Amino acid sequence: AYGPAPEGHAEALAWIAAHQGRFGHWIGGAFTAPAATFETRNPATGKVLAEVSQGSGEDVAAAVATARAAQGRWARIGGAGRARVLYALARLVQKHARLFAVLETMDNGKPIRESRDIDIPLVARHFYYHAGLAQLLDSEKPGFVPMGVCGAVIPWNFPLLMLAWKVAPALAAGNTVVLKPAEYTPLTALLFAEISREAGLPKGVLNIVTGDGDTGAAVVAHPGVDKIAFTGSTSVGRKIRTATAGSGKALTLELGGKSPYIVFDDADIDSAIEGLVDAIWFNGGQVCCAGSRLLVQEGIAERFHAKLKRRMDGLRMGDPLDKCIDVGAIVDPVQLETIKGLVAGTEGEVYHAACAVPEGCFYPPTLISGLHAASKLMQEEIFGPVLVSTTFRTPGEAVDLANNSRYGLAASIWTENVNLALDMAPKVKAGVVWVNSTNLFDAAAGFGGVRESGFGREGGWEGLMAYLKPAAKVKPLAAPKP
Ligand code: TXE
Repeated sequence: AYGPAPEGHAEALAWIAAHQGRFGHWIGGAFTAPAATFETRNPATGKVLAEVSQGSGEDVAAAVATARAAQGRWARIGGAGRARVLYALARLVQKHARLFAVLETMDNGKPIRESRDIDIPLVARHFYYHAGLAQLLDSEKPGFVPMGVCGAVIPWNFPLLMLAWKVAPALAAGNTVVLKPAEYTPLTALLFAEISREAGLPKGVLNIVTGDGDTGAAVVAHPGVDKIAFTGSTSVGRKIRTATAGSGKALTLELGGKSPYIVFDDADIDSAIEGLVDAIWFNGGQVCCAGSRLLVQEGIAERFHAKLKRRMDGLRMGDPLDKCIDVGAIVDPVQLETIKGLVAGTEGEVYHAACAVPEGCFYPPTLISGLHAASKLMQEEIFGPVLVSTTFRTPGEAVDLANNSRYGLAASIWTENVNLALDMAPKVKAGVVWVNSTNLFDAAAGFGGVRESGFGREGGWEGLMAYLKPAAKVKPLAAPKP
């Protein structure tokens, strides 16, 4: 028995119905006629939400041509002019926050509490922040010009937030965009596109082509695209790097992770456990920087695991639209099978939370302990609500274990000893290290990885600079006459 439908639910259904449940691509400020459609489902119910179009090479070419035609004018309106539109986008995301949150939850399966209180507010914050940077751009970075047309390919775990991470800096810098959302979660991007018209975004500045990996590959390969920004799996990241090699296209990659969560014996255990719940069960562990690898100091390991199991048992799983639930659905049955397969093959000790698991695309919070550092599940990204755990004795051993990974996206260190934390932080190979905290994101702080977690930063000036290039320098041949 679930509570009443959340605010925004009727509106989300009405928006889909207003489009007869079928969507084309968003090119040049309008939807194209739906063609070659495929279904997007609500993973919590298995029901079809809508049909979206499978973008072809011609669709991508049309989007790139439109983006190219719109780019010069968008750049020429200047930073302050672009800021006005970005502020309007931020305000409209806030105005329609409930609708966006419900649509995101229905398409992705994440708890409404997360989409409503975390994803959508962060999206608005990202547009506000980049509106501010756009205003400063002409005076702070006079020697830089936009890249041109930017291609963005994004994943399904934070559909609208990943759109914001790509679109806000690209537009602030004066680029135009062709974005390919993930095939499981295309709807909030399409709603955002429609709302961008209300914000006064000129036609052709933002174009959205839906489809699968082939559509993404067509965006990456198109010669009219000047820069590619990708977030997704390391394997696809590798393909994109190969496909763009030698093309002259700029590239940023934000890929997988197996981020260590390191707990020392002097840590505030209750806080560390609450942090861990957030680190690995936020969005059902389908988070690139999830604290998915627990390294706990030997002396407290038993007590820590016992407390953690009790906390896991108290987590509530269920209908993601229910405001009271902590863990929602897995994005798609394919991803669910991947998680099941990985856990079934482990030699570790598996503990599933005692909470009731609904029928369908759900997987319980899980802890796997007693694993060797080199074992498959200690090394491979599971991308589900599964935490793996091992112990260490000394800080040096903790660093070695933390760095025993091909990834390097994030790390979290828990200790009451500030000197120990400050000593550890730079030794851990990760793009971001949190101390006595986790999953802190801010539009002003560059986020990104090292090693096979990718390269480039998103957020802050650093992220914005990835959407600019040095302007051609024009030197007068002779000194001007007085
Ligand atoms: O990701 P993909 P998938 C990891 C996670 C997960 C696994 C598979 O481990 O289990 O990836 O998820 C598009 N050229 N992460 O298959 O395939 C695709 O259509 C261009 C980690 O969903 O990487 C989608 O829009 N584009 C991650 C996007 O790439 C291509 C988030 C991501 O899909 C393409 C998601 C190609 N050849 C998954 N093939 C994170 N680190 O945040 C696919 N795409």
